Amino acid sequence: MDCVQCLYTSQSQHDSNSFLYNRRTSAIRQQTLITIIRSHYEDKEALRVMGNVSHLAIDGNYDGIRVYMNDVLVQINADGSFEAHTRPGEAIIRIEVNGFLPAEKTLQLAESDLTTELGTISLIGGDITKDKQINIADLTLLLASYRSTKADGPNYVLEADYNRDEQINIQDLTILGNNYGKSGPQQL
Ligand SMILES: [Ca+2]
Repeated sequence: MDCVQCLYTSQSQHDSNSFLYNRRTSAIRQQTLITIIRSHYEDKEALRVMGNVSHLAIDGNYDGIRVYMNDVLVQINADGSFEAHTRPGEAIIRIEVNGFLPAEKTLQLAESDLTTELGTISLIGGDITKDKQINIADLTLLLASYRSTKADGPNYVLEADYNRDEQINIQDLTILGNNYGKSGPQQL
């Protein structure tokens, strides 16, 4: 059937198949691109939750301070500020600092809540033993380091220096006394 008409028909069929193939491929590529773009924007943690813990540290040492956003550790900047990122929906920020009861805040964030500022984080001081309770065990440890200063050496414990003034005295004892009997986590 090597007639001109047959060759022409065959070529037309080939062109038609190529056209359909290219069109289908193009559609798949387009759909893939849309999926990638949508995925990128849906995954983007566009909402910010900010706060500052500088007053809970001495000399910018944040080793004993941990900030979590949905159980993921958040970096604390040199100035004590932190900026956590999350998506719309429920978000739980948790803060743990040596010597203080842990604190939590549950946020319900909408797409429009681009920035939530928690400000200076205020915690309840007294929990030296890290058992989330302020009791006789904490008082005993505080009294053991009473009247010590950071410059003194071994008797000083940061966990009992609630106001972070590098000395353990009546001010720290007063803080523990006011919080005696409390347990955590507290609500921010
Ligand atoms: Ca103190």
